[in-house]
Amino acid sequence: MSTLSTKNATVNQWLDEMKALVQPDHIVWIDGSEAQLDALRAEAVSTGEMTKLNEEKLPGCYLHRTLPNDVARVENRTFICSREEKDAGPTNNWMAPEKAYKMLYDIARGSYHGRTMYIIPFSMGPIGSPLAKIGIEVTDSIYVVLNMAIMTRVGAKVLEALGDSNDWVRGLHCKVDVNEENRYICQFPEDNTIISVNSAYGGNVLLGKKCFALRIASYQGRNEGWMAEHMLILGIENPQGEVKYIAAAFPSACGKTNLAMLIPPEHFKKQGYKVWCVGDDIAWMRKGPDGRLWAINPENGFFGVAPGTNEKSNPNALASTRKNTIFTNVALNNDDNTVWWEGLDKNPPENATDWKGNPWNGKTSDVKGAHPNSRFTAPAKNCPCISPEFESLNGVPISAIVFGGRRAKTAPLVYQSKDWTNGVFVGSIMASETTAAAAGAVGVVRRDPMAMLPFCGYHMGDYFKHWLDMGEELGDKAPKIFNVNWFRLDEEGHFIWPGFGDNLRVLLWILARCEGKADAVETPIGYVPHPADIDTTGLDLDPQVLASILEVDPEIWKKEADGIEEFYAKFGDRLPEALRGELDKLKASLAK
Ligand code: GTP
Ligand code: SPV
Ligand code: MN
Repeated sequence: MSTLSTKNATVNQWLDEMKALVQPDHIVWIDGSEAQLDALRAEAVSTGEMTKLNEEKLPGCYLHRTLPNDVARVENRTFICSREEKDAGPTNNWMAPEKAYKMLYDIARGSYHGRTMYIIPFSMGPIGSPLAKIGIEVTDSIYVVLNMAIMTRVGAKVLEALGDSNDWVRGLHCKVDVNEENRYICQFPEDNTIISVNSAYGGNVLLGKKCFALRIASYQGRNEGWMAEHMLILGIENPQGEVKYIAAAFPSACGKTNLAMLIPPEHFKKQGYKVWCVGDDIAWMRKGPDGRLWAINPENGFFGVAPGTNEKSNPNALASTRKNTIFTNVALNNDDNTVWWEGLDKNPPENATDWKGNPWNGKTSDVKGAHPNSRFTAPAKNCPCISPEFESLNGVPISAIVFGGRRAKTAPLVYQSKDWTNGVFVGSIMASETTAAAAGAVGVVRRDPMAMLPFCGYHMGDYFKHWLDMGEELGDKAPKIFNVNWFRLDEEGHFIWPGFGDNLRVLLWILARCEGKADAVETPIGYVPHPADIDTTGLDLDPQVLASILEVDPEIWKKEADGIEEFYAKFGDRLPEALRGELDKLKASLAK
């Protein structure tokens, strides 16, 4: 099927070990060719692993269902296996490497009997970019191969770029029998190694994504002086044709994909504003030769949340999914062999199959057709607003960093930190209501620093320190840091801010602040816009209501400060002094 091979001794040695361990019947190198991928698609259809969708309406698209016990990341079964427990820190699960290897090898041993080992050489980032990194994932799942072929750059060119280097990440995935009792997602940052067993769901098994591009890469970035973040990257082009870039970190299922592809409201479109998507989930950022912070999107596709995606909320995401896309855990419309999910339109199919594979009538059923964390895997190049800089080897220069979460109260629509150190504080105290992206309770407020709680590959206190160090290195060229909250609720539990495309109104204030062109009001937590400085033309929003979501309530924030104190206590002496200082300043300012 493929004649790929490599002379890289470190690769061949590891592959020999993996073959001896998992004992596959067949071995297939993924060369990235359409012919090979097509053959794999046909095979997956023949075994029922995937369903081919309507070729006219959704050309090249497939549906896949995972087991109902395997529909999201599993944070309680995710481990950082650093040699020293203290290096994983208080926010990660830790297991000693020897113990973890033994346990995982026992699970993996012989698990490819009767199966094929697919070897996927992949690049995170455009091949040849100074910011890119290479990995090799071994898997026994065609679904994983086909997703990796969309989400990363795979194949022969990757091996060429690697040459005989030992700087690559080892990823072993064994589906085994998808038993949740034996499911483990383990990162060994000191060994550049990932082992994932007993899952077949996205974030647990597409090892280039959260395991490598965030957990392992955040550790590498700390050691090598760069940053791996759970951030979208977008460019805003003004009517003069100048493009400024923003990177934004929101927790899982809190709006990164939506913001990254937003369509400007009519009033701005007419003036000539455009938004360009560079990335929707992960940013790798490094100081460039000009002293500014430059970012690439290490991914090559979108693994986006399906529910809620529609022609109005995110037409660019929807358009991205109209060809060559894999849908996971959505509903199947049996009349025309297309897909449906909650929030796609107001016309659910009557003759359908739900995400569990049961017959489903969308008009009468009281269960959901699609799982709340159902996803589409779509090639980035399908996106109508994909940035012309998407393949740029040097990435794009970042003007502003934005943090944000889901908070019914507390956080205002937007505020600017006072300086970089205060901005790191703002990121470190982020809190958000949990979502269906991870197994467990939904809607519970938890601290999620920089949206990295499930993804930081080392001690979170050291991670904060790394952020502070990066600020020192960037000096006055450092991006300005902001916080946003699209999710304030009114008394009846409705979102007050319209969100989606209208978020551009907030981003424009952010960019104006970066250029020193907008005024602000100083509050104890930072700078908040005057309501009049948010352009609401064409928006039916009472100025009083806008003012209400820009308010900072000192009483609520005093309680918040107590929560932060408690959270910070976890980090002991690995909490940087400067952040403790910021908390003290906040408290003093609230007490005035
Ligand atoms: P991951 O892929 O899990 O990292 O998530 P993400 O941050 O990319 O989240 P995504 O953009 O897919 O948004 C998830 C959910 O948030 C969807 O249900 C959206 O409809 C909702 N959402 C996104 N933006 C907004 C907004 O501006 N306002 C409101 N109210 N909801 C939003
Ligand atoms: C997230 O949960 O933040 C995702 C989806 O982007 S997953 O790849 O499953 O992590
Ligand atoms: Mn994510």
